[in-house]
Amino acid sequence: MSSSQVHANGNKSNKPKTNGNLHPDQHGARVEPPADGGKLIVLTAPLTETIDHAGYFIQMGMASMPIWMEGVLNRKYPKWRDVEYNDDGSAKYMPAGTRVLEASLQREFNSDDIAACLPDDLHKFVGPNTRVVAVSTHNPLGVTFAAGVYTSIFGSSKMPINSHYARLMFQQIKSNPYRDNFKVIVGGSGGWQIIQTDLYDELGVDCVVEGRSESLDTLELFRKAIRGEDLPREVEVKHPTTREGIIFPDKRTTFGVVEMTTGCGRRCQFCLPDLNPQIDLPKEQIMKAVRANVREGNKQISLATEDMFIWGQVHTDTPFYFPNREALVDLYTDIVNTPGVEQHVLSHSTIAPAVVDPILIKKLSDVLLPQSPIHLPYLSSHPQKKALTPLIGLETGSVSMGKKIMPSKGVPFSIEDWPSVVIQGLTVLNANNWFPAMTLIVGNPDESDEDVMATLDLIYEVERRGLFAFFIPSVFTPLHDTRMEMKKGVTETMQLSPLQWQLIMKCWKMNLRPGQYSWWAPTAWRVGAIGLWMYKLRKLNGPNFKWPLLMFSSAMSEKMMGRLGKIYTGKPITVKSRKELIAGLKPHYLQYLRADNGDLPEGYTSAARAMRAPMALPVLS
Ligand code: B12
Ligand code: SF4
Repeated sequence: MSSSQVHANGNKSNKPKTNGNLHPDQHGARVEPPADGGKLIVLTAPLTETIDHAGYFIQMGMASMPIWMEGVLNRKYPKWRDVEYNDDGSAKYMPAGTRVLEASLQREFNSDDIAACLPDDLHKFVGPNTRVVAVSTHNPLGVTFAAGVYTSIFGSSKMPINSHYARLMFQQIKSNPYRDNFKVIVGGSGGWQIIQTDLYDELGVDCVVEGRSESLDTLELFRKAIRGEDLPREVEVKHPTTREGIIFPDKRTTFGVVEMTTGCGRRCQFCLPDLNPQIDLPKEQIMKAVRANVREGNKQISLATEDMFIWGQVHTDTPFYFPNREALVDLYTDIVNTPGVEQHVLSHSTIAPAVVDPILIKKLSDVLLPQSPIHLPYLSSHPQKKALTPLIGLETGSVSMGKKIMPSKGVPFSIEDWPSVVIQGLTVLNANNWFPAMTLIVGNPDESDEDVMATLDLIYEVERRGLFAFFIPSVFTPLHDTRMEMKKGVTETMQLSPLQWQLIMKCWKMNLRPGQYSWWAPTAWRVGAIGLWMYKLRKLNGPNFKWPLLMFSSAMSEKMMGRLGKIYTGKPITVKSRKELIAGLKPHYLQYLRADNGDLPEGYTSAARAMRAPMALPVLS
């Protein structure tokens, strides 16, 4: 069926359900319906998932801070609501998922029948002709890692700022005067939250799609909606399995997000993206999408990936955990040298590649640091104090927990060596001005005090060595469809043990170090934290929270608290050197290591080269 037919049929069979030409908008004002009768398909996403001018951290903050703290953000970023528009009022930029959906739909429907807009502008595009409002959302209810825990510490677990705005968007769609004429289809990485909480009716959602918009099943669903047929509440659609199957939008995306890889390969039990096929996307397509962003006024680019280091090494003769140095440096060099690209930020990575190939990190720093918008004056040795902050999963410092939930997290190194891999990796990263944001999971199923103590030992080791990462602890959330879907973790902050609280608060105490170099900051934190505890937090979080909070606020020295038996002060861990880590590798892995990084076993280099290219190289003794 062509989209123009749909258009005509829609006009004939479905009259607007309101009287007269004017209808009230969400604020009660009377507004004109769209002059063209509205678009057949209207795409939207929450405002807080679309904004991109203040860097990644603003969205991450909004995912974690409760709505009652919105004023703090308003003061820090008074213009955070300012977004850009095209001449017709559609959004100048939208989250990458919305843009890919738009491009996927354009394979079947006429571009003129599709509009992508912000929730406040829905009335400009939704009219009697509209048959689908498609929502893309990352984290609508805030029930995922990290986001849930911080809002629940502050007391309103279900309403982080982002969720508030997502709900506002759903309300705007639900109260649209033409609501009876169209179906609401939701997709994106946060769609499962609606399924899991069964909030379809409250949010006014007809169908949640799990999976990618490229799927032919997604197209069929839109056709069905346009024909006015009933939709299933939940649809699972397939992920493309080849590079060619992934669509790249030719439009501007939030943060200039361009897909780099899908899947991962390390197979952590709690991980959702790892269930997708491992694909590294073609450089030409990535570059085209980068240029499209720049053409439409974007100055920033970020490549979306679970692990940037697998790019260029997927389905090659070399295992993906030995990064392809030349390919990566070439890709990033071309991106940052694209005329118009002024800023580049890293998304996710793993830490073992920094131990596998430290020279790669150095080379990437040379390329990427000048374009990084992130400045860490008290940490960076770069002349302009620039820094790179990839998101890296630390998850746990406990080897026994690591074996259960992420046995391959550190490959090629054994999970037995995980604490050493973290310390050695962080040493390489920090030396090159990479200060990662490292996520930890607190409250894993069956987590024992020993497991938490092992993680604290690792955190104290980082501190002792003067290393730095932003540690972001989150409470275990069993993500839908993952291998740990049926596991139960901690559901309320009241259930956290003193050690789990200590881990959370120790991480935040360390994170604040670079911000505490003024004379007043430590005092402000101390007074603020104790005040907040007396006012609100002691009731919400229970008695186990008291000493960790006092530790956080530095009300008493940690040594003293340790002596009083109120906190655990950690014990030194034995950290293997890079050379020792390499010595413990499976022998056949050695051939993939780069000799210029050093630390190979005595006399190994030439034999390895001979093994890899027996015809091209003379065998040396
Ligand atoms: C870039 C990124 C960010 C950026 C930018 C986000 C943005 N608004 O653009 C930042 C750093 C800000 C961010 C923040 C967060 N993120 Co994030 N992020 C990503 C990342 C790396 C890429 C997202 C992306 O753009 N992918 C490319 C697009 C094309 O994919 P997509 O959005 O999934 O869209 C596809 C499908 O979902 C579908 N689709 C999308 N929309 C629709 C709509 C319809 C109707 C249909 C049918 C289909 C459909 O089709 C698209 C492709 O065809 C992903 C991991 C990943 N690889 O996906 C994590 C990820 C999505 N984020 C995650 C998390 C946990 C968060 C945070 C909660 C982290 C935190 N604690 O702060 C916050 C939440 C932010 C918020 N606003 O609430 C998790 C999701 C967990 C979940 N929801 O269950 C992921 C999977 C990372 C992970 N490994 O855990 N994130
Ligand atoms: S390393 Fe990260 S992306 Fe890969 S499987 Fe583990 S959690 Fe998932």
